[in-house]
Amino acid sequence: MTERLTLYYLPGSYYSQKAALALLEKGVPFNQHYVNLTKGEHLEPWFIRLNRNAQVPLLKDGDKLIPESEDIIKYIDEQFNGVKLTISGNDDYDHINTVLSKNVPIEDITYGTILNPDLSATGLHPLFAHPPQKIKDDFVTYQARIRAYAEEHEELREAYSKHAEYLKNFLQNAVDRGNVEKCITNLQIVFDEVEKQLIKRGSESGKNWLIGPEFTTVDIILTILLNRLVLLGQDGRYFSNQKRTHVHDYWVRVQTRRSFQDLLALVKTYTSQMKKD
Ligand SMILES: N[C@@H](CCC(=O)N[C@@H](CS)C(=O)NCC(=O)O)C(=O)O
Repeated sequence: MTERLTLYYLPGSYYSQKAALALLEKGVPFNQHYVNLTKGEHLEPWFIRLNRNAQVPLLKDGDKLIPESEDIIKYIDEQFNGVKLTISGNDDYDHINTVLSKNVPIEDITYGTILNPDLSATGLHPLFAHPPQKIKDDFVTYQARIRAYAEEHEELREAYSKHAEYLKNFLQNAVDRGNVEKCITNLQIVFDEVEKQLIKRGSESGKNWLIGPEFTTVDIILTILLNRLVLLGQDGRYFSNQKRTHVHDYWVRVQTRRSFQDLLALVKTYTSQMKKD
């Protein structure tokens, strides 16, 4: 633990990746503290004491604890010099930020595809191809653990009860095939907006990202989203070399970006470490 910042996270998780990619873009070094969600480490009392929401990512800077990926990005942008990730007073940025942050039900799309694997257009990547029953069993285990921890730690009972309710709804939404199909369909509208924005900005010149030459927070979110859709085997529904070609070109280009490659390396290190355990 040598760096000023510690990121509590799971390298493969969507919101964790937003925070990690922002740190990599800024070039701010950080200690990594893995929180293995599959093993339910985020439900353990030590973690709930740090983040009452029982979720990753969580950033620690000295005595300061910052939950929520968006707040983490804003925080590091304010605290550290270097490229600016967040732009103010730009309507295109505000619009696309809202579209990507508020109109993408990534939980329903991710778990909905895992639990209804036939909804994947081309098949799930091995990292995401878990037997649906195993996922459902995991949720039963989480609920049992939450009950046991809540029994033991009176001061954390309210946080546990809130999280139990959150997980119940989370699973219900992901199991509900109709809801998942609707989310998958609605995502087309998001990609219409992204394609429109890329055309407007002239991304085909190979110089611009979503808003202009700088790679900003909205690019971080889009990159993580594109990567997730590829892992779910859903990318072809939204972009290809025949369909929304600006998004497709963006994806081809962003895969060569240093920060993204570094992020994939973090995921790989974690995955191979987990295989050994
Ligand atoms: N709004 C939060 C969402 C964080 C979130 O949903 N994290 C997921 C992993 S991607 C998590 O920790 N899930 C475990 C749980 O909710 O039990 C953020 O932007 O950071």
